[in-house]
Amino acid sequence: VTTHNLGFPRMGLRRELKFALEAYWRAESDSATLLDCARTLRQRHWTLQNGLDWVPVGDFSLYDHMLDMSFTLGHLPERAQGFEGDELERYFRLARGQGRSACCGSAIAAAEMTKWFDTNYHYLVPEFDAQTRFELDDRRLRQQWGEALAQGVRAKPVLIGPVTYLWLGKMRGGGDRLHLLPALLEVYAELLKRLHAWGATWVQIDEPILVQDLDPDWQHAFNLAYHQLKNTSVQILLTSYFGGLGENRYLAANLPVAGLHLDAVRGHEDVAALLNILPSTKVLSLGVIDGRNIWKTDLEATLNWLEPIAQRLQERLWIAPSCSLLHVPLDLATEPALDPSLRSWLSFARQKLHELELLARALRLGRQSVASELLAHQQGLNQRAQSPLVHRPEVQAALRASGALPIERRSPYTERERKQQAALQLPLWPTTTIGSFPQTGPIRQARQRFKSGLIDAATYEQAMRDEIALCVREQETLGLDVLVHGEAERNDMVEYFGEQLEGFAFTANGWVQSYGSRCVKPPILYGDVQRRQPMTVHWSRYAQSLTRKPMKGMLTGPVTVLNWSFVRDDQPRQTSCRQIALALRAEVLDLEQAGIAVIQIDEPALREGLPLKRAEQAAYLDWAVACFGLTANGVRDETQIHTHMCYAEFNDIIEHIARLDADVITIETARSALDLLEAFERYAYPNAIGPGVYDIHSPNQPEVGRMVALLSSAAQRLPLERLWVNPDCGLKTRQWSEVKPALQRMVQAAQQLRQTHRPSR
Ligand code: THG
Ligand code: ZN
Repeated sequence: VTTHNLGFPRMGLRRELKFALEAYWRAESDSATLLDCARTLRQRHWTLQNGLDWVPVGDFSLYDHMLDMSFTLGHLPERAQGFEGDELERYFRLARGQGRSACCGSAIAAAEMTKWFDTNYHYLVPEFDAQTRFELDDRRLRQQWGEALAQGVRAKPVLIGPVTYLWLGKMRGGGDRLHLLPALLEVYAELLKRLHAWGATWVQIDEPILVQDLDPDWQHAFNLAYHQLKNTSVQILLTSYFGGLGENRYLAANLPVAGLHLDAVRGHEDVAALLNILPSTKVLSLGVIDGRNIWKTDLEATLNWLEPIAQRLQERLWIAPSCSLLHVPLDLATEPALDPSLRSWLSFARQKLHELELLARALRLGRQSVASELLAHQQGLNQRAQSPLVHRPEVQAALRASGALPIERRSPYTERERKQQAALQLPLWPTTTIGSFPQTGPIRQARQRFKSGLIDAATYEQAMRDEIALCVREQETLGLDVLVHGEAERNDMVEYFGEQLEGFAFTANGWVQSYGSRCVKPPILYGDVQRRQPMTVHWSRYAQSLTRKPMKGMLTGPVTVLNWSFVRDDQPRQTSCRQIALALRAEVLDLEQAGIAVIQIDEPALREGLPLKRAEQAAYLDWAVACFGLTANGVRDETQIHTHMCYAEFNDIIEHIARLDADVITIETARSALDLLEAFERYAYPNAIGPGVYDIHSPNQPEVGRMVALLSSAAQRLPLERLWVNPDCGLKTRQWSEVKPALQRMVQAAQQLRQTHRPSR
């Protein structure tokens, strides 16, 4: 049996890469310092993977591995050409729309960023058009290959495969991007030839779209691609991950490559079938360690099914994590504060590699050769199944009883709308924001000082109240109609709720890259979920006491809390989601009781949880919608429920968004407002909508005329009484100096619309 890894976290134990990048962008350090940091991290990470037979090289990236691939393929959009500055400047200009802050070079539109399959990682979308040409640029790989060689690493270069690369890109001006495949393959063939010349024997080529539904054209593209690449002398390990191969298993098994990797965690049911159909010359790599979650592997159970396979395949069996370890934190050793029993159930990237080595030893030398290590490893696991930390009878009882709770509103939207309007008395074209206002330096400092014990709870509370008061005053001055408290007291929107719920744990350093230098620390959902006490009510009540205008209560929805956490693997996702929904339902009802008449429940990650295979999507959407309903829909008709969505295209799930039956949805439209509005029109979306009228991520001030035009075109498609005016996302990453004038213009736009656009009856 051979062990290998598909990819490793890049940020470093103390997020060294993040800080090096950001210092470079602020022009506080030079490129040599940044590149030095990157090299040190690669070296350190290869050392950590030293026990493996094959170590990935080329998976490291300064920003994003898809962007790296675009550079390697010499394929960059026109607008990125011809600027001053070195290679690094060109790279970041495309990634971020600008190079270093000190550079005067003008900004360009950054490449579009979107979610990497069903993860919380974002990649930069390749842009194609009819003129697209490719030209090999092997410098990045050559550099890293050289470093690995010098370090004596048993290196296996990692590439994004040609078919997945095309699939994930976007064609401008229409046209079929599969036409680009032949030209693309020439570059891949040349690249493989060079890798061989440098001494590579195995090359890992990632084709994760093999776990998705492929129509015949794309299936054919796989055949075309790998028949063309088979004439190079390297051995190709074709890797699929994030699911089983399903219907594509025959296609994948018969491609002319030397080995095939299967995600044996999510695609476990494919293992048996593959064993029967895989040609006997090929290596089968089984991803037996979950690369998407943080639980210890049950090594005994794994060995039970793996031993006979090892017998059968002998040296043709490889084992690995299911996917790149990019999606899990680096090292459990940096978490001394975690509850010891919980700790004994967990495994981060380093621990997962250790599990892999243990498995390999057991397979090579027999289980008895690792008996004591295996025993120690399994001990924690056995406790987990019984632990009272995990299993709370009162939660399970509440869950059983929850079947009787209504998940739909009492009255249809039109009736609720009438009652809400009578109570809220909002003008036409009501204005609001998405919830967060700038997280200023002083706010972050106060939180840091409170966490480290430098200030007491009362002082912290007062600091947050002062911020909330300031935020409310600013909104009143701006003339907004539905106010928010600004969320000064919150860190990450998921972390904040997780911290207050029983059943969630938090890491100190469990960072996972989200995009570029940005990371998140996903909560660990380990046990039955319960609300200890109201979580947001006193903040909202205080904020409402400062104004006569309606103050929105702000919650993160159950589906988003689930999708942005590491979740239990001992019960279905939907059970965990329902538990979260029940806890949030209690919060919603408490807010209503406290006199909060408008409650927003954000679900930005609704789309992200969508299964990659179409056949599984309907079931997910059903329970996700039901969980939102369980949270939101226990309120009176007079209470107005808002939701907010962003970071994805929602056009294709619009009917399910409608089934949420939120009174108002505020939604990001920055990429293509028109597309989205047309989708809402086509579907005859029944409730109110606030299409984001300006892109909060843009450094430029929005123009009143543009916002008016966007909303006028919205009013041609949807009844104007059901339109709201709001930015496209929260404002926490912005400065007050940007936010104030932008909102002022937005309010102006609403005022203009009130003059010119009134209901016809
Ligand atoms: N929270 C979570 N997941 C998310 C988002 C979020 N996924 C999608 C989207 N938003 C990703 N965007 C971001 C934006 C900013 C940051 C992370 C993800 C960010 N992180 C800080 C950093 O890296 O410096 C750390 C934040 C912290 O201290 O907790 O700024 O909003 N869960
Ligand atoms: Zn948003």
